Amino acid sequence: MKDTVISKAIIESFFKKLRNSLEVDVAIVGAGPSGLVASYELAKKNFRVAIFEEKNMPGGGIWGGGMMFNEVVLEKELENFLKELDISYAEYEDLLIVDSCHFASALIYRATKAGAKLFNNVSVEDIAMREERICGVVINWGPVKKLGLHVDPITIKASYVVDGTGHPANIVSLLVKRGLMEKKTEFPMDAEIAEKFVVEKTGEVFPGLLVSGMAVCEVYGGPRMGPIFGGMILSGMKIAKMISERR
Ligand code: 48F
Repeated sequence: MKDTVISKAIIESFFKKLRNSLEVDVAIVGAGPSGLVASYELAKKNFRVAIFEEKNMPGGGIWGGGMMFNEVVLEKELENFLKELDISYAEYEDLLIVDSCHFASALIYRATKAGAKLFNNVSVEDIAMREERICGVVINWGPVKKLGLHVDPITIKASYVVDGTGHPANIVSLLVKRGLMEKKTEFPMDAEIAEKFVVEKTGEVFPGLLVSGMAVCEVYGGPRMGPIFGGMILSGMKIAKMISERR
């Protein structure tokens, strides 16, 4: 029966992907722009990368553009990056403007094409820690978290973990709640300061744990920003550079 062959193909292929991702170089939590760019840059350099995204649809805050006007803005300095990924854009005064659906799908495509393994519908509910260093993530199905089901998770070993969970900085919060580190909270909107702030502060916050994208503002008290994404891209690139330099 063809239907069982289809089922078998899906099951075997998925479990091979999961089995091969039980030990990775980098586990990225959250498939928003910063996490996807970090994944793309690292996978390009042959790092073993797994991205865990608790929602069905990866892409985080990209899709909605600004107030559902599905366009996002980037700074001119990102032009070469857009060209490298073959992303269509237009110039607008001293900025670049990109269709948000085109942008989200391009980042997902490029990250996975470069070799990063993307697990959507999978939530990181905890971190693994050994000798005071983060050494992996504890995962469960996204719907298990959403429905509050009492189901135990499984563990992925990773040399580095990246908190790319956006505004709530969910992974850092797991350490904060245990008194292992402190964080501030995101400040009110100021795109100009926020973009520079995010890039400058992107980096390691705890041994083995790096923070990218808007989670940086939550950790260090930087301002939030709207649908301007240059800082997210540069943050993802910085994560990849920092990890590569330690190889
Ligand atoms: O928020 P998000 O898009 O991350 P980002 O890279 O980009 C921020 C911008 O989209 C925008 C902005 C800047 O212009 O203000 O908001 O910082 O994506 C974060 C992703 O992480 C997922 C969440 O569903 C989203 O897709 N996520 C959050 N917590 C978890 C998670 C978790 N515990 N496990 C797995 N995924």
